[in-house]
Amino acid sequence: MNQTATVDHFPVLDLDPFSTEFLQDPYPFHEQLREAGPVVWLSKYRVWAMARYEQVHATLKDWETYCSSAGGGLANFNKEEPWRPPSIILEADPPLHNRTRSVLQRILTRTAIEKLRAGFELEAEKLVESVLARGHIDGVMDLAEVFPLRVFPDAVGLTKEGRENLLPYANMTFNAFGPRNELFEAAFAEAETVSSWIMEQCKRESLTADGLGAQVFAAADAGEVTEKEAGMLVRSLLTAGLDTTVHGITSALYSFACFPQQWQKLREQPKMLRPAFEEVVRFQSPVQTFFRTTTREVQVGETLLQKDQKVLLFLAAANRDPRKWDNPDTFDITRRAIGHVGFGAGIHVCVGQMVARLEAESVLTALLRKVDRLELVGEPQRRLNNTLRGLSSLPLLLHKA
Ligand code: OVM
Repeated sequence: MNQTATVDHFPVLDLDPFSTEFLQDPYPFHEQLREAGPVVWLSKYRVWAMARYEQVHATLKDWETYCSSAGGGLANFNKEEPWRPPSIILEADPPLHNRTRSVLQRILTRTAIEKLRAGFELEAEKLVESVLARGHIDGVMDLAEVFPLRVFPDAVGLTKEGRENLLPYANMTFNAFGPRNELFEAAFAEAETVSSWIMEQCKRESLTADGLGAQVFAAADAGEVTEKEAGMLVRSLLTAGLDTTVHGITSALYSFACFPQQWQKLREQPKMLRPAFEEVVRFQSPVQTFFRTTTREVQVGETLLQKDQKVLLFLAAANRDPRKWDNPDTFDITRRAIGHVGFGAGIHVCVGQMVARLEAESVLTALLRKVDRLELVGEPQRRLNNTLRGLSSLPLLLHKA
């Protein structure tokens, strides 16, 4: 045989990244994955995994070798039936991806989104005023979930009825990137009702004339996408646009409650808000993982990956890789967090990140003005999800400034 001997050697781990134990406290497992090598075989799911920054980043950038059209989750769409028609942006490669991406990109640029700022800030002021009057609040149920639900569905242009389906749908989708475990099954309990409501809202006639949804349909009028594709892109907005920002805001509240000196620092220098939220995203990684699929044989370090293999990318582990970051486990709003992969990287990098930042900045600005300290007054409860890391409860006492 003429094969390089090293090519057959690779670390094998039998851990389950979608188990309760892992999801409750992923950090020791992330370290184990990073230390095992640049690429690791996960025997339980028969997939490759990368947890070091260098490989995660390089893989996200190399869409030709590591495609998205076979699915962003564990399921390989070349072999398995997807649970819903694949997303035409997340689960698509160029050239289709470029065409759909350019539509959402234009609608979601910083300047386009700037029109929403005044309304978002006003809602944040009102919401913070009302929670502050109560003192004791739940950071998740009273703030992180409430704020995005107040601003985002209106921004898209949804009808008022049935909005309670939005978070359950996102919960389904993000759990569905993992295996068919108990989390998956629980999320899909009301799948039929929830999915059919969502699909109904994606139609042109369901949307107001002035929202982000209508702007997607304007791209259909301009011939950039078909009517059906426009509906699918609205579905992407509804899937990826709400639960992610709930988790982003939760992450911010949790980080600042745990590290009050960082909150003080931000209050002294509110101009640090933007980099501070980047550090929140790096430190907490609300979106923990995504998959890619190899389109060809590819060598990673000393390991040869075959074609059509799933690769699990630990964004969260890359964001705390000591090879890349100084004191990675320290939450420090003054660090240069740019380059983190919490929003992904490369052609699929989060297209809604400006909306996410705007929402987080609106809430945090209102809090900075009025709240001297976010005191953690009880045990935060984890909300487990196969992809997202967040909380179901965050007991806080807000101290007035
Ligand atoms: C989509 C989609 C769904 C989930 C996540 C995502 C983070 C996109 O439907 O396009 O990006």
